[in-house]
Amino acid sequence: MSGALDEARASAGRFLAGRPADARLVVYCHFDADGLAAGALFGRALPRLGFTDVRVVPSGRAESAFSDDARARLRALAPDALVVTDLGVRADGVLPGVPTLYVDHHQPDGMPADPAALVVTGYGWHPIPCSAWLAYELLAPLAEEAGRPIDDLLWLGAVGTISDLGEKAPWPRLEEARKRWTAKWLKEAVVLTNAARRASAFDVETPLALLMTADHPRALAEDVAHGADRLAAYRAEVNAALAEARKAAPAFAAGGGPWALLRLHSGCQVHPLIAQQWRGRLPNHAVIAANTGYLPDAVAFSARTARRDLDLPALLRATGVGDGSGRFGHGHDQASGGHLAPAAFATLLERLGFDAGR
Ligand SMILES: [Mn+2]
Repeated sequence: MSGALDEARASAGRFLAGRPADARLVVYCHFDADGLAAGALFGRALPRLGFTDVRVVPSGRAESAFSDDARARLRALAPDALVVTDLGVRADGVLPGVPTLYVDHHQPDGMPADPAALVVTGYGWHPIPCSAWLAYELLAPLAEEAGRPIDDLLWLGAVGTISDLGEKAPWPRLEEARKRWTAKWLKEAVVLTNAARRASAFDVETPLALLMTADHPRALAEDVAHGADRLAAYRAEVNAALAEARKAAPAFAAGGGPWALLRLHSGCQVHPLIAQQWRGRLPNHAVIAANTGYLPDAVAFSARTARRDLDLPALLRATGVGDGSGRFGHGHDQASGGHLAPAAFATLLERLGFDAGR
């Protein structure tokens, strides 16, 4: 990985060096703990590199970075440049013409031809890093060079990495982070950050504010002035929703297909967790957890598999369902999902081999 990383560092360095210090830099990040941690790393490190107008904007509930809504929201901020992290990469780009640095690790849906775009993706590296890990590795040498190192922010990289890749993630710096901030508080920060977007309130501003200000991961549990008490309430709500969702039993596709289906109805974003849990119990299957209670007019679903021979985005898109608006069938080889109108989701299930009406 180090050759690719060195190259990525050099090009990211050139991208940032090409921006004036007072350029408005908008950091647009995914709402999960990896995305928010990557966003907070850019939000806190870019000012140390001398930039004076930096803001961090998380993605909305079920929002694609390449949707009209997202583009309008970002355009209104009048960015001189964008950093887009943990939200995928697509040929048409987020704001074509606006210089954009993508920092990502998902399976790219094409590469922007826009000469103003720079893509740093860990997809295809060995091991594949996550976004916060990548953000830290890109920013640390630049900050060092600028005389304002970011070692004190390493815990943000660890929070994102543990969230996406687990405690055993192969990031060499994880050990140092655990020594300094302890496994307990890093894990606690991961759980509380993710609880906020999984809760029915979908409050991503509270964890972001804490990640942007805290000097220790324990602040997410203890800094009540910045909303830590709200995070505790979100965790309780999500745990209750999860206990309910665990009662669902799987249905299996006919005809020897790999698919298993869990049907859920919850206001909380528990479907990724349920899919992940059943992935472990059904290692020879591809599990779909479908939630009819999360979005008003759509079925939100997560697909997970332990099988290395399956490419879930490709299999889902091969059904030919959907309008191509980028609302499902992205992500990683073994983790995908999205949301579809109920009728389209029913068609998807049929094409995957489930009996109609089940
Ligand atoms: Mn990620």
